[in-house]
Amino acid sequence: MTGGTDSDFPTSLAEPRERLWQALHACDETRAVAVVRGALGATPSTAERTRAAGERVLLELIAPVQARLGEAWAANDITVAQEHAGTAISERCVAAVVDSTASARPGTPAGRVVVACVDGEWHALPARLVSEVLRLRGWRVDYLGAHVPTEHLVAHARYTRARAVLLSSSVEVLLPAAHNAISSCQGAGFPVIAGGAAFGPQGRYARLMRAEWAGDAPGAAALLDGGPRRPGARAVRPPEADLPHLGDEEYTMVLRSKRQLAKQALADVQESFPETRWYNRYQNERTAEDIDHIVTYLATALYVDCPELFARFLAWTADILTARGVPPRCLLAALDSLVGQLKDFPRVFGILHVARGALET
Ligand code: B12
Repeated sequence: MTGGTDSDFPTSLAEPRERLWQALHACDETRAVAVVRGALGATPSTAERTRAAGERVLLELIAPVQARLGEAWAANDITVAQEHAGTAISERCVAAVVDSTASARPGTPAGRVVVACVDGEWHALPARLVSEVLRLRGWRVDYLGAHVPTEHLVAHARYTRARAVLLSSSVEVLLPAAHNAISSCQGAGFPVIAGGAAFGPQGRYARLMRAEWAGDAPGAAALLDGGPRRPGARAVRPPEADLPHLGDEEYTMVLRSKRQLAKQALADVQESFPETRWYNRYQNERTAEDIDHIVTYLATALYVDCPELFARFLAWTADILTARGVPPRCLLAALDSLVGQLKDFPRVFGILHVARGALET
């Protein structure tokens, strides 16, 4: 397998990164592809150098610019439409790298693997980047894209006799679905390597779910090269086998009463903030959506028993609201409502308490 750096390739991609960002910002696909092709270098090179250049352009040029797109959206500097256009251009840039490096790919594949997004996950570009790096490193990759139903994922892994299944997820609310995919794939005998922001700092949630974890595509390649861990005999298992705290049923209770919890929290927020009476339909819908997300993240924090997950989400939501001129103190009213509604449940109460403290500081 190949990888590593190339002495002919620029040591810093800072300048092309800025130019790619400007092209994405201007929704200019032609300019973006030209930047990518320029960074790949026009001079003929060895296959190994071409592969190394391709990998760096994918991971050090396209990926960080795409992440910057998310930061700009969060800061309310670009619209949702610009973010969508930018993502479509990034996909086109990945395709340009694939075209330019196709002839340099290693001939005989090292093995066949499946790369897929968890059921419900629409962030496909991270999985695509991982797939293309693995291809450049000699793996045959079946890239299944976004939102792959677990039963179809397992069936495809079986059909292709995959060496491993690589699962990508970006949003934490999908952790229960990710857990189901992990245990289903392992139950069918496939090693699983998980990755993406949803799996938490240093992949802590992947490890809770007994999957291997890699922070990036080269990390996944290293695990594959070393022979990924085969699932043990007790691979088919209910969620509480990995997460014994689920035995207290608090997760199930919050999930089942989600609609009622959110409805009451919305009513309490509206009572605490009389100005919400003058909200238009769009603003009312966004407020209801935000509260719905809060309850869903609360349930997810219960699932993995991690108060920090909920606190992180609230800090993120506070930043999003502040950037849009909405006072984040309305989050405290929503939390107080949930504390009142859930005070008899010790674990959920603890999570709300930690988050409230973090939000007040
Ligand atoms: C583009 C985008 C979208 C697009 C995705 C389209 C597509 N084709 O991918 C759309 C519009 C669908 C979308 C929807 C949503 N999004 Co969005 N999105 C983004 C954005 C801007 C870029 C995602 C991306 O491509 N990142 C670039 C890649 C390179 O970064 P990466 O994820 O770190 O991936 C690397 C590593 O993590 C690793 N890796 C990833 N997967 C794997 C797998 C394996 C096996 C391995 C080894 C490694 C690995 O390797 C990758 C390459 O280096 C991010 C911002 C961001 N910072 O990422 C937000 C972001 C992820 N989205 C966010 C949100 C909130 C949402 C929505 C909930 C919005 C909404 N209200 O509807 C929905 C959720 C939809 C869903 N259920 O999936 C938030 C998540 C915040 C949070 N706390 O969870 C982010 C962070 C935006 C932000 N700044 O706040 N989004």
